Amino acid sequence: MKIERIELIHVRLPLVGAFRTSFGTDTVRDTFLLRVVTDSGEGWAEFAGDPDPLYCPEFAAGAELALRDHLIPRVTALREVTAAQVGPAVEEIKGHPLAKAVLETAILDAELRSYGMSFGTYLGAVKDRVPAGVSVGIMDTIPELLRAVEGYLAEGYLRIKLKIEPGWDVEAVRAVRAEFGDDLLLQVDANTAYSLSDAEHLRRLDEFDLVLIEQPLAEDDLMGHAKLAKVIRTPVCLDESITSARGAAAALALGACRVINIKPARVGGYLEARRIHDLAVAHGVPVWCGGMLETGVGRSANLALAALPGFVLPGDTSASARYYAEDLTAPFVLDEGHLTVPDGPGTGATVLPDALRRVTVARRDLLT
Ligand code: OSB
Ligand code: MG
Repeated sequence: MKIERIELIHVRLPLVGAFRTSFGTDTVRDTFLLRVVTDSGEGWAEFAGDPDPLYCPEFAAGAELALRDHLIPRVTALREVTAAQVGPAVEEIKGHPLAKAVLETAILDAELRSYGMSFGTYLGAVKDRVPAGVSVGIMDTIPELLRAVEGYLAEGYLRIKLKIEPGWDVEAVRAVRAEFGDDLLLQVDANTAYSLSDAEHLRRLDEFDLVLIEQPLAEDDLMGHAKLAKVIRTPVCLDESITSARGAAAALALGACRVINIKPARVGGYLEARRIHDLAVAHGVPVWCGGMLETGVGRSANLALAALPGFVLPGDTSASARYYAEDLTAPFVLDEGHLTVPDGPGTGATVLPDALRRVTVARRDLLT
């Protein structure tokens, strides 16, 4: 494959509701798509990050420079471009997994479309639909939270994840458990909001039989998570801390987690995501697919990954309507709490030109 053009499309989509986490409140998704044009067709991918480095060190404007000045030149210098060669070609560039992921994914999409092969087939999907969970933001009041959860359960979501932070944790979980019963698959995500000195407090969550607690401590605190895991019964799951298969192996060896949230972007792309999946399967560790409020462009590929055999827990792969009034692709719709894994070539999702035009802020060529 020869790359002829790489276009960045800056988009801004209003969210259907504000999404509050321990690191901030989002009301719009402000990101970019990458469109890679090759001599055998085009491919698309979505940058998973935000304009501000609050969830992870990367941010959209920085990723654009990393792509334009450091990543893209190394890939276009290859004689024949394949997705498998992108990782090795950009390996010497330190960090920037989200930027690397969007480039590798757009190239993989173009490559798979040229073969007529889906992401699911390429990655090794074993299911044609995956159970959907939903991530519920921090709210102002408990009644407001209960109404939101009630709405999602009525839509069919099979698992609820509550965002927590100090001051919004035990009582929120207690209220949801009391209202919706012991059978509800319920978990929490702290996005690094606690420290090890909160261990006694976090132990109070043990009585609610949560599926897991996600990323309670700082992203670089593997030892802290290992210590916490020894004193709480709720399984510890890592998100922000896991940025590579090597790091995942270290986290498992240390006992820092018993579950892994795999987000392809956070680990540099779908190929590294699959390696983490394989590592987890070898260790008997359950994984699930996280999300970054993606449009259909990013969601479609996540659904393919979530169909791999080790993804035994429902993920944050929610329906389009949970995020956007109008998605950039045909909407992903919940069917008995499941989303269908796309089976068309590449991600199987097609960007709708009119929908894209309505949310496009700017378009820039990154390859000149
Ligand atoms: O920590 O999993 C997270 C959204 C943005 C950034 C980080 C996270 C999230 C979510 C929502 O929890 C996941 C989704 O529904 O896409
Ligand atoms: Mg998380």
